[in-house]
Amino acid sequence: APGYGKSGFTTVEVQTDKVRVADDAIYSTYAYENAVVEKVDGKYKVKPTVQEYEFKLDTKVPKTGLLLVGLGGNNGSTLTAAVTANRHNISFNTKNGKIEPNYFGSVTQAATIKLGIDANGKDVYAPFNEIVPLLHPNDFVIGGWDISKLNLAGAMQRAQVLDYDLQRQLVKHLEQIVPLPSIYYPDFIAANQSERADNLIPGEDKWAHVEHIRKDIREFKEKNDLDKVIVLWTANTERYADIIEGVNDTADNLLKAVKESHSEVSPSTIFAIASILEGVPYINGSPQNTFVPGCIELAEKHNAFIGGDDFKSGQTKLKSVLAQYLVDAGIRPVSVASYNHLGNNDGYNLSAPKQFRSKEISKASVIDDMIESNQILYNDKYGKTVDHCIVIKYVPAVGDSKVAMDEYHSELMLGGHNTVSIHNVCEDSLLATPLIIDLVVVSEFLSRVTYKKKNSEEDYHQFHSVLSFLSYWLKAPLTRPGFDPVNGLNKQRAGLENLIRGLVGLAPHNDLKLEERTV
Ligand code: NAI
Ligand code: DG6
Repeated sequence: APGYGKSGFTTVEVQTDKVRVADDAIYSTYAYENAVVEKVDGKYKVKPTVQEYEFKLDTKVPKTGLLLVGLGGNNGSTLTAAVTANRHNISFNTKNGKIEPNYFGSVTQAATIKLGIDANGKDVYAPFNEIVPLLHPNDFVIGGWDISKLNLAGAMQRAQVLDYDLQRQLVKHLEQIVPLPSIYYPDFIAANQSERADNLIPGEDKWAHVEHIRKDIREFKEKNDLDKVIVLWTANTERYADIIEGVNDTADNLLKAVKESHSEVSPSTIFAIASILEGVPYINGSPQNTFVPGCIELAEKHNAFIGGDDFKSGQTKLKSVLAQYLVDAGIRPVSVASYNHLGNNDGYNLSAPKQFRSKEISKASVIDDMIESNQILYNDKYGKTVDHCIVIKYVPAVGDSKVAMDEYHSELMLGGHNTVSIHNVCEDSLLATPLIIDLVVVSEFLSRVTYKKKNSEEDYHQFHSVLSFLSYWLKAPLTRPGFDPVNGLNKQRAGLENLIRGLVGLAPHNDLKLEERTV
């Protein structure tokens, strides 16, 4: 179809009086139904609630630039290569035959959403990216920073992710792309990374670093004539920053700490601050606590969007389905032992204890909401925890093909046990790169949605700064302060799909199938 594979291409038209389509926006009304629950004397008092909203989705998809921190890494180079291969329709030969470029593994580019049923009651699905106008990855304008100055052709070769015949054809497209110099505070990433740190912004003045990054963002925007820019961290995992009163606990203290070049301000927080001050969404694909309390407050003050933490790509994504299945089936997981080994530069960096600890925290948090959801299985009598053990080992020989082995040991009826063992080879960067695409496409989309309560005189508001709608792609979803994260993959997906459905006038998903079940 004309426009297929381009930003803004849609094929779905919903015939409803809940929606008004104008030249530049779709206006919809949406009844948000929920229930307020109080537990009194062991009984649940439940009050159904309805709040009507008016949504506005700007339908003009802006020309958008993506600035990656860690552009020359495995994910950064694979993302740039994938977009280039798709944009130029570069197919390549492998021992299994010819491969056409595609975006498999990306929800927005390769998954569907159920719209409804046909005349015979059969489900009908539309491509995820054809319901509301979305940015297409072929239109991404990509740039970014890296502490290594290797150009993107060299970075792709160093990563050893793509087949040779594809690499060979991409070299001429990628060799002109050279990462911008970046910020390097050696204490935050593993000492073994110093070997590649040859592309650095000079000096130790952290406020000057904020200003330097802000200038880079502005220049990239101007040079490429962009309407919008999104910054995403896919650089090495940093150690956690200590949370210190007076340093990073409030927005003002954090800015003061940067101006004093305080040692606990990490490079990733500098990038986040610069993005927030430029009003540019900032997404954290790694596990470290970039978003210290002061940084979240700063984003709120500036109405800037932030999202994180840590791409949920292979082992943890499976965990967020499997643990949910067990608990929802009334089976009681008592231990989850998760082991993996990998041989890429990420694994090398994670072989240092402090960086491993950041990853351990994000990998371990993923079953918290499932345990919390079932007080029959997890309570004072049986215990409220699962023995959750995380091991990561660096084995250079396996390169980017990370091996993950998991054992889920659970209690069944009457003292029985159920043990599920999984062996999973996650081609790390080929799993993670489509997540970057989705995080960018969905962040850009969310930044075009505004809402107000029905019939209110107020202007439309944008969503809260913390984009927890992105949780599906993230191991340890950042949430608005005071709210708990949703980790279960299906719940995360349902929230986003229902938003998209609501914006075009469709009710939330409904699996009642009464056409079949009533007579
Ligand atoms: P990588 O090690 O290949 O790439 C990281 C890049 O960041 C390197 O090129 C390095 O030179 C650069 N870098 C380090 N500090 C920097 C700084 N301050 N500024 C700019 N560049 C800097 O790692 P990979 O595999 O691309 O992963 C990137 C991040 O994504 C890691 O933190 C990893 O833990 C995280 N991640 C990766 C997943 C995957 O499946 N590949 C999944 C989940 C998270
Ligand atoms: C070792 O676990 C390396 C990590 O960076 C992972 O590759 C990455 O966090 C993906 O993790 P997962 O658990 O989603 O496969």
